[in-house]
Amino acid sequence: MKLLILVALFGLSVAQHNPQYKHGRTSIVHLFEWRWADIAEECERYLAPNGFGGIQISPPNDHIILNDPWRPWYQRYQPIGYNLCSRSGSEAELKDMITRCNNVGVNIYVDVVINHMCGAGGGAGTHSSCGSYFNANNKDFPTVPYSAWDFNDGKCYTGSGNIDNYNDINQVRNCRLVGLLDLALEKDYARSKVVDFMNKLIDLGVAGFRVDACKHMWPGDLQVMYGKLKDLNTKWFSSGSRPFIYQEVIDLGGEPITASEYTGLGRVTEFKYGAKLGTVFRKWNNEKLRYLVNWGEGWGMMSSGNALVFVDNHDNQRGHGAGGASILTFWDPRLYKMAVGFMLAHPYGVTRVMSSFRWDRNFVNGVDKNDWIGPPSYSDGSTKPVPINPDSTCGDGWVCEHRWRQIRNMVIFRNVVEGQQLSLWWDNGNNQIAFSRGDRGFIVINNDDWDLDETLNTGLPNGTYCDVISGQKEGTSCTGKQVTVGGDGRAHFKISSQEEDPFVAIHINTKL
Ligand code: ZXY
Ligand code: CA
Repeated sequence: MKLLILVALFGLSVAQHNPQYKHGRTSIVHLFEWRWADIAEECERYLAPNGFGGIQISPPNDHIILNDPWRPWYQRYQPIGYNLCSRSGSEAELKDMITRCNNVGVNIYVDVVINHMCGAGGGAGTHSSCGSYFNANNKDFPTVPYSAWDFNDGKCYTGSGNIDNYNDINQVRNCRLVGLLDLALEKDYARSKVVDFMNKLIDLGVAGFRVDACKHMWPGDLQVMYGKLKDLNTKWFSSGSRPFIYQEVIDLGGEPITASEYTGLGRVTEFKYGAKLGTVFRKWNNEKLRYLVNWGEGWGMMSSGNALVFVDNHDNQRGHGAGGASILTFWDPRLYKMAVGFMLAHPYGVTRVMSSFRWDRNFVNGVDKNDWIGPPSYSDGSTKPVPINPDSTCGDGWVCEHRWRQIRNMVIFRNVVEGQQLSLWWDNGNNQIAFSRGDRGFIVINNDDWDLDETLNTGLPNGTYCDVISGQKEGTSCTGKQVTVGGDGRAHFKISSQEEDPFVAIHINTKL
């Protein structure tokens, strides 16, 4: 009997680690602050044709509208209620987007903010994205409804009511995160409101959730709520499919709360991944690419089956937050493309690609004073659409890293090599590395200040292959470099350290 219960629990939790991808797809793209109408178009015209598995969308529910600073990106992390109108659009637009993305096999994962509501200083009135009345001063959120009963203040013993000391786990979970009203998730009532909100999204067809600020919630409370989630909508998912859950826990070591407290419940964001990868590609502390030979668990990260990995996220791409200055972003495009290329070639974890908007940076003493700036918007504060240029890049301040040829083609590479072992590792003892994924794909990276000129065993069948970094296979021709693999699997690679993209990747579907 005990064994049966254990098997049942294990089965459930492992199910929640599964992204429920369609058609052998393997990556998530975070379309940060995109409007639902633009996401629906992007699913049909770009993401499905290029093999993206799913999208992380910004929080879809009612959120505060802030004037000072003006409409910052983080206002969406201050909920007012669970009605589905946000800066990205209405409930009807959300529903249309989920349907259209599902119809082309692209999953939707919703960023859910359930630890807190808006700041205690959020005032009273109707300045919310749904235009609904709330009063943060007396903890009144009538559309849920939540009242003072539903918040944690009685269990927080700091003088300020805020988290003052991250070494005290009771403070971290029962006090206010930077003044945000902290929900009492040990109570059935608050739990039921959160579960109803998430189940409504499941009914609409979403495939799972990115759960915000999990460090600040008790794992036992999360376990109960996750257990009450419905199976996925059988219009698009096979019956009995569990929602995919990945939990944001910022654990770089040094705090009493660790990611491992949450890995039994779902996947967890592995923040060490981007922080350490940035250090290696930047060659800080004399780090070298060759050290990546045991990348993953060998570097003190959680097990691959528990990890959600990324080079940068919406928070740490802003220069502070987890990982600090080592984090690579679109602002360092040359190293960024290499690091994202390495991530997508390497078998560790479920991979997430960032898709950002640009903002005017303003560094004062090394700190960006404009790190709060929200998405490209009109003077009335509404978010601008994402225009697509004739060359397939995005305009109006939308960066669209996921459309960069090198990144998009490596998303496809990962699909092609899925399930294949990392093998045939080669390095020059320094910053030149190469490895294969079984007999289906091969990548070579030169991050040294001198040229790479080597004949390497690729593990691929003989033939001529088209490099997907400098170009790609189009019909029967190749717009990039060509690589000739002999009958012994060996091929010659020459990568100048001066190249804009000093790496090469080939896979069996690029054989000419
Ligand atoms: N904000 C600015 C001003 C207000 C928002 C700031 O200086 N915040 C203090 C340092 C960052 O702390 C926050 C963390 O998580 C959040 C925060 C937040 C989650 C939210 C909403 C928030 O402020 O406002 O839903 C946080 C939590 C940790 C940790 C580090 C940081 O180890 O456990 C920000 C906003 C950051 O910088 C933010 C917002 C949403 C996120 C996130 C960070 O999902 O990861
Ligand atoms: Ca809390």
